[in-house]
Amino acid sequence: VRSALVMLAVAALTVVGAVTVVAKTTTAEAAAGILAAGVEDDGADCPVPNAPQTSNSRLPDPFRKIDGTRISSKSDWRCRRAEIRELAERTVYGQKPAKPATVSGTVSSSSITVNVSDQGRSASFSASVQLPSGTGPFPAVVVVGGFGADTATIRSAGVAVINYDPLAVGREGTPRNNKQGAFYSIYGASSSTGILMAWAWGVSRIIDVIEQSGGNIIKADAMGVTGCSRYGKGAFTIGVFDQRIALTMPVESGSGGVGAFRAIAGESGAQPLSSAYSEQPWLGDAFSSFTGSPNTLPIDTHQMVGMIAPRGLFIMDNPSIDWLGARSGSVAALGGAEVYKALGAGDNITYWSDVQDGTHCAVRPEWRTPMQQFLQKFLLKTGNAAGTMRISSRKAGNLAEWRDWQTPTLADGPTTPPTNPPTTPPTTGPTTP
Ligand code: MCU
Repeated sequence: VRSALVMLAVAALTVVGAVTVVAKTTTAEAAAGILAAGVEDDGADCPVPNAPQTSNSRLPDPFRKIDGTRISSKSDWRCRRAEIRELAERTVYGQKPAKPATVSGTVSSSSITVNVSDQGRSASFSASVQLPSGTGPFPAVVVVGGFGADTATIRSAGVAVINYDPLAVGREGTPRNNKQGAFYSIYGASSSTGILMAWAWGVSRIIDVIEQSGGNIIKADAMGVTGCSRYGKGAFTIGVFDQRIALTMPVESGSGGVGAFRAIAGESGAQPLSSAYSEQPWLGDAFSSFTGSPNTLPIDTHQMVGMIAPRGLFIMDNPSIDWLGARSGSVAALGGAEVYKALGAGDNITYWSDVQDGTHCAVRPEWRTPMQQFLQKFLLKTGNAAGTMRISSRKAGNLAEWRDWQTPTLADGPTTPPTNPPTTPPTTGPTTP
């Protein structure tokens, strides 16, 4: 896929005092869709118009812009993605604030500390680190919540594990008007942002600290994330909203995770949207308007899958427990895989629900080899295995029933030709007297 997926990543505008720093990333590997973007959000400068209220019983067309036109080149995806991001924040997860004014901290071979201050408030949290054997600096996978992750496979591949306690950043068990944790210490207990997004913000700040550390223990440009169940919802959200995450591996994430909202509403036994909304403040407060009418959502989770493209994505689902909504997970994965294909990165996504053991959050032998292959491909950069769709026949969604759009062939170059060079002739010769 050397065809230019030119990721001219005009970075998030980071305002440091009075100085505005605009980071740019253009690398051959990013063009090949192997690397993360190098910035948290490469579409931060894109304009996003207001979206009209619509209703659609199928998955919304990922390639149709808010203005009604369809994108036609790969470079158009950057700002289309920014629209999806903004709509997802407004309706599903709540806003993720940009990098705070001050982020500091330390990275050692056993822990990472993070200190953040913004708007006159500050908060701190930390994560423990387990290095693999060998000499660093190492790639790393953030393990959210501490269970259901195959840390043995991760470490034996030569990848460090960062044990992230998301509850220190966004607590569970609180009412929506009194949210708690490091995120809410800064942005307020009545912030309408849900805790999945708070967890995502926390991992972004960990990556900030790793970037600033000079990278002699952990490599900030080779980071992955995984977690199971509620922490699978978290792992998915973390990968969607930070393009520095090179490999996202949600496990059994269910309702509020990978599962397409429209499909969950009709999947027998799957956790209802109203339950995912009320069980914990996982999703943002704005989602309350949609639990009974997901057809009015301007987006669905196949577009969150698409937001991860062309970065590595390995979705693991369990077809044995109806509550986990694996059929809806497969619908989202199939729909999102169309974005990967359109970007020429169809080999960078795996969805795998064809597993034997029905235990929730079990470490499964079927996932070991594909996980090793994606760790090698996206974090160690030593492999090139193609992703695969291994969908259990017990919970197989049919994308054709869920879409009324086809996947475009996106041109490699920009749609609009670059601005014409000035028509004034070059002034090389002697000027006419
Ligand atoms: C799939 O994740 C959740 C599920 O959404 C909840 O309804 C249930 O209570 O807990 C699951 C979980 O996190 O299990 C560890």
